[in-house]
Amino acid sequence: MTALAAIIFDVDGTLAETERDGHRVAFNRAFSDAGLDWHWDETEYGRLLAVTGGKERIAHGWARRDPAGASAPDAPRRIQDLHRRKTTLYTSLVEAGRIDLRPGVERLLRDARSAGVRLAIATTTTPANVESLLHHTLGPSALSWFECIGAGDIVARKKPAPDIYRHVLARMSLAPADCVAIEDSEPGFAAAQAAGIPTLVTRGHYTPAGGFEGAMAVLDGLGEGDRHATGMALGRSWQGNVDAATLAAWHYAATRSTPPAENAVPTG
Ligand code: XBP
Ligand code: MG
Repeated sequence: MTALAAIIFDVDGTLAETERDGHRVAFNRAFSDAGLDWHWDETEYGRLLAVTGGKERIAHGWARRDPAGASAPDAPRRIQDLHRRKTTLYTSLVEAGRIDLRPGVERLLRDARSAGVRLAIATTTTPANVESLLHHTLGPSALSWFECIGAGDIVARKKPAPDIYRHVLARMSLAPADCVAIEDSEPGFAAAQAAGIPTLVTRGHYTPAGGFEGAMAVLDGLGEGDRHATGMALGRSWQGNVDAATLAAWHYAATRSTPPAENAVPTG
């Protein structure tokens, strides 16, 4: 049992609903700019989200349409080019104000800062996308609110592997049980769980209906004003607005009931 030291936020789907009207639109424009007739509609894109990482998603979509082309020698370079263009298009959408933070995100970030809870990010997306989102939704100083921004290709294996969470924990010299992760997807939840971090799932547009066994809480958002979040926390129905004190109380209960790790060395 430890006090809550840090909150580690996922980005896409958690800080903001970026996928359907942000990343998906940017992928489709990049395809069209390259003269490709590929188009990912909302439903197909939802299925493709099982493949984390934009370059990996392009490679997967291409292999399904055109296995020979996708395995040609120049395919990796073409994927890099498409993805570079997609990142430019995505950050332009963010700069144009097309993506807002989800309700309650700014409130929770500010509250956590006031409460002395450290902040970090663990995401699969490209670092430039995170920087653009924080800058254009919270202002230029917001990047400095996060002690560590773990993003994109900095780790070899993307979510659902725990690597990005482990990277952030190592950079901040924290143990998994010192933290809470906030996620919106199955791969993201699996990554946080595999890293051993108590996790709040805030369901979003592409979050599947079931799953998330073992989550500390599963809600429909963080809640804001009189639009309270609803769902389950610590196995019970819960309704309200999630703030730093809420997370600290859930974290206390969740870590108190967590059995010691198998390789833990008893003290005293
Ligand atoms: C979501 C992802 C990302 C984005 C696209 O990341 O899987 O790949 O869909 O971004 P998370 P890139 O939920 O972990 O924030 O094209 O830059 O990969
Ligand atoms: Mg996500």
